[in-house]
Amino acid sequence: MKVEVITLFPGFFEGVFGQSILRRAQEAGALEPCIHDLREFTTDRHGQADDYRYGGGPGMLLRPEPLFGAFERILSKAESRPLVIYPTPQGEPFTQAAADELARQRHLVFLCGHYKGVDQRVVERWVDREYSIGDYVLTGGETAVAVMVDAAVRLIPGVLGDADSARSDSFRSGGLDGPHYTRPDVTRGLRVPGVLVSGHHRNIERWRRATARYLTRRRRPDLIDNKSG
Ligand code: 6GU
Repeated sequence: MKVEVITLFPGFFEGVFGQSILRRAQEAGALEPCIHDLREFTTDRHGQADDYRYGGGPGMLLRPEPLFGAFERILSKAESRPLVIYPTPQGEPFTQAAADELARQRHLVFLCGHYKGVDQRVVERWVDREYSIGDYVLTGGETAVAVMVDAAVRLIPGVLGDADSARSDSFRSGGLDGPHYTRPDVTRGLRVPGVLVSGHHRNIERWRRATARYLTRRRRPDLIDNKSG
């Protein structure tokens, strides 16, 4: 999957793509990131990427011309139309189903807004999906892009090994995942629940389902309410 990002802060993505599973995905040929520095597409002498809003008020907007320039460059090199995503607190909620859709694409382009966002004409001309990652305000789209790319790339077949398989995720099953334990069976006087070391696989399954359902009911009843629960 080719993942292009248009941003004023290209350095942010060095860490994001340089570690762990996103790095392994590149080594495996499953992910090809390309970060575009919006500053390089500015057209005025001062390299100004943002400006005041028409109508007044505090907060700056990303100007349309550098963004149009970046999209035109990206599209001129693309074999087919990529899916263009704009992270914004005004977007639809980004969910596991949305991550599934992104994971099926060959080519994604993310547009990182800053300050008050971007000129609406750019959204209307280029953007296919607007997503929010939660009900809080971030300073820019970069952290949200890191979240969305992580959620999508781990679903590409072959990216995760069996040890961190996506099949048993929280949300795949419609609810939260329960607690897990590893060795040793006692530490600082704290014991692993007896059923897990009993070797009784039906009881272990039953305990895992019960603890997961209990946690979901307590913390995320919204995930159960419409189902038989
Ligand atoms: Cl996608 N962007 C920004 N700037 N803030 C957010 C967000 C996105 N999702 C929640 N808050």
